[in-house]
Amino acid sequence: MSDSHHLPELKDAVRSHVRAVAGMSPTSATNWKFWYGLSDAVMEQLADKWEATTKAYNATRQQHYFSAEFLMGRALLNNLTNLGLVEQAEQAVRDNGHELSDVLDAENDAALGNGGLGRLAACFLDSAVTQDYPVTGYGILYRYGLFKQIFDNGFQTEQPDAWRENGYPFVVRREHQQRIVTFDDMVVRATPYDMPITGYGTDNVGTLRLWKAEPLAEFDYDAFNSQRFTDAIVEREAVMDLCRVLYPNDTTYAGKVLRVRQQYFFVSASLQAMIANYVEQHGDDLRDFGKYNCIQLNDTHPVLAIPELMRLLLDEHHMGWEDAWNVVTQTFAYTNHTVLAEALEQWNCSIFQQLFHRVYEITVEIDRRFRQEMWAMGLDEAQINYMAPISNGVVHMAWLACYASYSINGVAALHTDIIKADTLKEWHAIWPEKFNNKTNGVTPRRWLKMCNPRLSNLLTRLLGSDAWVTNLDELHKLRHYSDDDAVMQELLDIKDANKVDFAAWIKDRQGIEVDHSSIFDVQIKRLHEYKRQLMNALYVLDLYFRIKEDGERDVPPRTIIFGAKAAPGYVRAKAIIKLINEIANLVNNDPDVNQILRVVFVENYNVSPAEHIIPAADVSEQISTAGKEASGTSNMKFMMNGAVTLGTLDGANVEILEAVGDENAYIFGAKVEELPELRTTYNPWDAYGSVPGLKRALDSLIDGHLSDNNSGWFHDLRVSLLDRGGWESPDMYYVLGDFAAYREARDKMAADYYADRLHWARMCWVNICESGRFSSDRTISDYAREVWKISPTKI
Ligand code: 26W
Repeated sequence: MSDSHHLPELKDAVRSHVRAVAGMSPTSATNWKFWYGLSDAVMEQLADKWEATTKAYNATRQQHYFSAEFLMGRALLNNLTNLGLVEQAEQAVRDNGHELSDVLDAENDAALGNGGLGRLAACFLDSAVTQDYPVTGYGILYRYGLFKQIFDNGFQTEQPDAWRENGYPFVVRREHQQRIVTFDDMVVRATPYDMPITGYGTDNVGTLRLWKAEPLAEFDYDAFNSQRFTDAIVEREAVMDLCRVLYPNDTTYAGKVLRVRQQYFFVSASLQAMIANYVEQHGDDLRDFGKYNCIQLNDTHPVLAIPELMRLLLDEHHMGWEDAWNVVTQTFAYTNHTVLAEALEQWNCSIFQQLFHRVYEITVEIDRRFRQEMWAMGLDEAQINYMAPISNGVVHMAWLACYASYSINGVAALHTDIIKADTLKEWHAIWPEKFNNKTNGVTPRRWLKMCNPRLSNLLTRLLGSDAWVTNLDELHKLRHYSDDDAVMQELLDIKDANKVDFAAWIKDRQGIEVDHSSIFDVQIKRLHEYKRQLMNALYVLDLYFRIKEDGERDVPPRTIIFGAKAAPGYVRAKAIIKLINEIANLVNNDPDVNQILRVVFVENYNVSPAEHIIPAADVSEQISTAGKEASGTSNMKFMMNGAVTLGTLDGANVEILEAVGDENAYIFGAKVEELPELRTTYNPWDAYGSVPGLKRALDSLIDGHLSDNNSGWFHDLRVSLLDRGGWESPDMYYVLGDFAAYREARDKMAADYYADRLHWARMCWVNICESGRFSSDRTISDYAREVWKISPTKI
């Protein structure tokens, strides 16, 4: 298919590309320049396949994944792996006096996402192309990705992440495919920057299209000539502001005008591009648009695409309302990613009126027709008012999505049950057939093959092939090796080697020493009260006092590892970060304790650090309050890498437990259905008074053991658990309620770890072998078959 035989050998290409970007010999070039040149050489290798794939996808029914976030991480090793070029690259780099690992390390993460939702989008693109599905991603080329986290005296501070300021070879500017996006107060040029998405074992190369906002005219010469030079600059900058920064709020809606501008900007440009392609392929009668295109809305962030597609069809393509609405309702599918009320996007009507009055007019008409339709169905007025796209002066993005979409899905079985029964129950009552579950997944390429080569080699050797890389269910066939002590010992050795690597990595990165023979117990995810990092921290404090004051001596040695960013405005989350850092200070510097217990807070947690942490983990902390974590995806990554889950019955943990059986996981805590009943009688002071050790741990927040540098933050944390004032009830997330059960499960887990190493290995092994259903390949093929109705399209 491709002309790859005309391409120069990678080693020659690398040399030319590095010379060109470095302006010096490859041997003298810095690692970063070498990374750049090698990446350019990779782009050269895939260019023709990419063009062919785009052509093939454009001619068939395609799926378009609209997402405000894509948390891609690093690209070079992923592309080398997919193209089968890792060994060649290693050789080429070494021949020129460099080491591949150093060169790879020079790459910045593309952190164009906050957490789970953005990383899921990235895994989905990988799985779509690997299975040859015609899927394209659309988002925003943020100039600054998620902030860099730096600890200053234990406090989180934020620094800008200018990830492509010095150039980034994995996006190509397509200036000939620009679109104009019109706001009532500004006109913007949208320029697509396309990122190639390579797949494993396929020549197909998919696309992530990231839009950049640019001034319409490169410069306003009139303003310049009339002495309004600064005005011209200011206007130009206002346009550039549009995609300057990714909003760092994960699960808290903030109502910022600039954010709704971003949302409209990228969905309008994407829809225009889709329509242009449709017209080119099928002519200008757009009534069949939905036969060739479907759009997945990744949460409510891109929901403006619904009224915007109406506008484009009505105003620019002169369709009637009925026909246009027909197209819209055939095209959109909506995924919900959270049940937290504070995350539901609702925009004041005034913002719509001010930014895009025509889109607002259309939304009003959608609302009018919705009310009419519901009235005819016999709903009462209160119910209609509640569900209407517009009510009380706000536009409810989730309601708009539910009304217009032909499919509504949750991201794990339990989560889908909850949205049906609770979050979206009114919609489920009317249109049960729209609802479906699509349990999340993660790509086994990045999250097993790439990040854990030792384990990957073992799996390939035992299976006799690397078929598991594209069909993770194959691992099921290896389950019987759990009876093979030699293989189990090998598994333990692999884990140990990965832990040694982690120890070297964290020593180099943060100067912390850890003992690789201790249990690596890990919680890495965004910092949020519902995820209960605070419960984990309280356990560590309690354990500290058990060793220090109670003289417990048979405590299994442990390294507790955290990684988490807090939204910059989320003070209580930041207080938890400070607390964990102070606990680390206390524990790690106390010679009575630090041989048994260590605490590591990995600074600036991101995709690349996760690739170092997960393969080295023994225990996966998944301890959210039941019902709050929609799915979780790190739970799946840990499982695949042979860590055992310590978790609540929440999100996808439920399905992990189902897959491995309760003898291979540690499950504790209140269940979703128990919580409402427990809530009515729950008094955190009872736990404080009656659970041994809890009082001591909680009081240490304010009695001088730990310093919050007079911020008052630790006092607030303690109050939030015991008597959070005003309208809020104390301990909203049941931290103290679940504490005793958590401690019991965690103690048991730690004892088991040392009691019988081979038995522990068997638990890990079952987790690995049963992780097949959590491959995003499975998730994507389910979406493709049941929602998108697309077929593999190979070039
Ligand atoms: C408007 C502010 C805002 C920002 C981000 C609201 C909501 C979000 C996301 C929906 C938050 C998110 O990332 N949710 C996570 O999605 C993952 C992928 O489905 C799930 O695995 C996580 O459980 C869920 O928290």
